[in-house]
Amino acid sequence: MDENKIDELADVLGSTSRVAVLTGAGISAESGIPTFRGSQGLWRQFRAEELATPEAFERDPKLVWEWYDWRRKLIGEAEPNAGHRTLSAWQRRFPSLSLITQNIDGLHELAGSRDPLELHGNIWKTRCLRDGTVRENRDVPLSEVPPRCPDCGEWLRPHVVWFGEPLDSRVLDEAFRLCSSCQVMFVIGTSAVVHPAAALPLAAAEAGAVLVEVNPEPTPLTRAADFSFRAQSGGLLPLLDRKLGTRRAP
Ligand code: BV8
Repeated sequence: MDENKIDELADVLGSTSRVAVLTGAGISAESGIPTFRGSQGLWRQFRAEELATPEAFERDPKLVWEWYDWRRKLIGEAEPNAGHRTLSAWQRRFPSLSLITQNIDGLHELAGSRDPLELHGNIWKTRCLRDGTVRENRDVPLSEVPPRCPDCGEWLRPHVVWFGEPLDSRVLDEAFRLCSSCQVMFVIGTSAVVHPAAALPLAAAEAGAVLVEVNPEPTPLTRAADFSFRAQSGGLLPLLDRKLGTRRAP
């Protein structure tokens, strides 16, 4: 890991007040949750893109819910890692730190991050197909698959954004507003292939923000990044935080 680049970034952050962070599945990898596009991103013989769609749910709601039930069990046993915890601590270190996540696992909130902007929803929430009521449901395993609305008996769906579905426009507008007005934007643990989330870092860079990528692999964002650390977030973020410790009071 390039210590000089980390020192250089710590110097930049020492005089930064507005930070935005976009995270993807990679920040939860060290918590034992498989990423989407890594080899472990498979369940039975399916890829996420085949199951996280309205068509798949229409065709076989039981299969799609079995997949979410399996993920809920996995996520329910997972703990936030040092990467999540560092970002939570940074909400006290920086006057303004906006956390935007593509993840639906809720680990940022569990690590103490306040009000993360969840672009793609949350695996612990369901939505009634009849009246759209959103409820929290933490049953592991689900009492029945597919689960039914306690009010009307209609099937529930996961309150997440599937491929081919639009994101909540208020959430997306807020995400673009935050990224276009930050001084430094971190992009952590995302392959940067899923849109419109992948456009957020480019909006930040176009608005003049310093772009910082943390990912063991290069991504389509790497060439636009001012700092690109080929590293795991669970190691890099605490190391950067220790460097910051000498430059900014929490
Ligand atoms: C929409 C919720 C329009 C469900 C998810 C423009 C261009 C190209 C395509 C499109 C486009 N516009 C729309 C599309 C289509 C599509 C899309 O982007 N497809 C991709 C696959 C090409 N987008 C959509 O369909 C979006 N909807 O645009 O609607 C519209 C408008 C009006 C009316 C109708 C429609 C909706 C996208 C949301 C899909 N839902 N999740 C669920 O989770 O069950 S997306 C899913 O992928 C997850 O949220 C995940 O977070 C996200 C992105 O993946 P990553 O997080 O990046 O995960 P990945 O595995 O890919 O990468 C992990 C990375 O971590 C790797 O790089 C790895 O190296 C790194 N890593 C590993 N270990 C570590 C690490 N990094 C750091 N530390 C480590 N230790």
